[in-house]
Amino acid sequence: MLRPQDTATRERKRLDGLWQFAFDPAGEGSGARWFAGPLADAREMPVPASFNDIPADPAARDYAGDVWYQTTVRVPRGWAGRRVVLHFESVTHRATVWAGDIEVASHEGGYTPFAADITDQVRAGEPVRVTVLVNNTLSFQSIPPGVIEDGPAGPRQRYWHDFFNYAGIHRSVWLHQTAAEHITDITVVTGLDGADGTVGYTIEAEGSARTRVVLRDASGRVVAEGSGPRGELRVENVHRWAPGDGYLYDLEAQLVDDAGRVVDSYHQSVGVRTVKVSGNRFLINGEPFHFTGFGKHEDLAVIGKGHNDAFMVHDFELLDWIGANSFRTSHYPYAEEVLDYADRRGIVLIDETAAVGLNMGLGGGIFGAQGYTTFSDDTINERTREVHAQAIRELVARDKNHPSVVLWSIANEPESDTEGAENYFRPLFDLVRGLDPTRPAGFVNVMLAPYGKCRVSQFADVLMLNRYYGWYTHTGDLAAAELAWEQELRGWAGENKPIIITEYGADTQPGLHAIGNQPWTEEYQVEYLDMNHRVFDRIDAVVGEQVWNFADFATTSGVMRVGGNKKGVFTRDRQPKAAAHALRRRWRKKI
Ligand code: BDP
Repeated sequence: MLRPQDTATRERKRLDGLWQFAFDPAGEGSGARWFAGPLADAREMPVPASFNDIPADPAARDYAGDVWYQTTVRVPRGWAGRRVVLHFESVTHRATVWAGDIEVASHEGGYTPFAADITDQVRAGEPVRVTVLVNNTLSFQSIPPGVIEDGPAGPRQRYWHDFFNYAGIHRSVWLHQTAAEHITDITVVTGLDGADGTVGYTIEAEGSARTRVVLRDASGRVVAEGSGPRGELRVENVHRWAPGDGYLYDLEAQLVDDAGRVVDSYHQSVGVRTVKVSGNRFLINGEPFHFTGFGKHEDLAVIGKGHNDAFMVHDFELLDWIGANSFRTSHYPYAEEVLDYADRRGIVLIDETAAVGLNMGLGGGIFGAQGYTTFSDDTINERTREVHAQAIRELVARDKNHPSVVLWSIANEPESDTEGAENYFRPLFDLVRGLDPTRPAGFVNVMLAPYGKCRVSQFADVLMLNRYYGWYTHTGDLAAAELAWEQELRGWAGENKPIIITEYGADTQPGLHAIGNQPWTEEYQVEYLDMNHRVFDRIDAVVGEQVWNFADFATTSGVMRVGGNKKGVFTRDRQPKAAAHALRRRWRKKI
């Protein structure tokens, strides 16, 4: 599925703004046909945004169940005879959509796009009512998983990840039009041959029109042309896409009818680069790459996980300021604007599915396991794996053409030290490799499955480790933490794979100070990071360091969290803690 574009043959209309909104705690709206007319007792709700923090009402924040969104849009008069499509960039966690009275789409998974052809439901020049039923509950068969537990005070949503379960229409909604004959998908694979580059392309289309492609450089000069639905273009003296140099070509794909008219045109940006793992090195364009940066979240005051361009640009400015060259889209696929922007800024991404919290052993006071077995017929089972597989398919389909994406992460901190885990993950690794043989794949390992115990890392091209020596273990004793951490890491280094430390961090209350070794102080966060860096610098296989987290973020309630997760190097409103300056000194020297 291609993202809506304005091109010589296509037009789009963004439906963002204030929509009608209603809670449906009894889940009666579908049966009562709420979609068949204006929503009763509705209030206004911004799109895109999470709904949770908009009302001044704790019940809205913790709401689990169905909510309804509705808007009316006029189909432009000039769209007569065109194919009209309704496109959602994401709805968290599942959605059913009606155009007028007709159900046109339903989608599972909160972070990938879906669309509906509504040509038959609309008339050019006329309004159409769009109604969306959103459900935010998590179950053992959703990604991420959760469970609704019944208690004396009523049902409660539980889940095994710490970030807050924000929900709603988080990204833009579009109405767009194309010709009946139209391009449905584009795949590009780039290569390097000495000073030249290659751009392999596959264009999929509906209809019988001929396919033509034109590749232009950033100044608009045509550098290569081709015809047919697949082929390879050669770019002499290519300007490579590289970390810190987000140079992009523009591939225009066209469908041309018998009379020579262009019936469809779509633009795909292309960064020419290669990615490869060789021994314990991670190579971009054949050069060893060292990841510096963060695990991030889509998390903002008031709008929750709603996409916001101003914060996106500001966050990238902060990445530049601090000397970060990369981040991980922890713990779900981010808004497509973020990937496009990373392409243009030359920021390197580890792209992650929403498979977080597949780990009932993560108790220990952190999240609370409470007696479930992770992999079993009643909990995470084959049905879950199918939902997980679909999440992987949709992630790769959406993000395969982004040069910024260099590594797939198919899960964060799942249980990985059991036979059940090994059996669950083996086919998922086969799947991701089959979908995209051009990028390495891995998953993020948790400290409960240390070196020697993990049974899933055998499938990964790159070892991604989250470790909290000096925080969750050896708390306040950095000398002991340093020894234990180095000992474990040396074990992993013997695997001869590149190692990226995808999380290390310490909760820090800004403004709290002490002379030494006192967790939660700004000094401790700096000393903790310094200790980690000493360990990394002694181990050759460590090719990346991504601090947890870029910024403080909202969490579910828990005694471990004071006003959210405070491991941010920046506060939630993006002010630097002392650690930000320390990291800047280290990373600015490295790049
Ligand atoms: C790891 C998780 C991350 C948490 C972090 C923490 O991957 O999502 O926020 O720990 O506890 O387990 O701060």
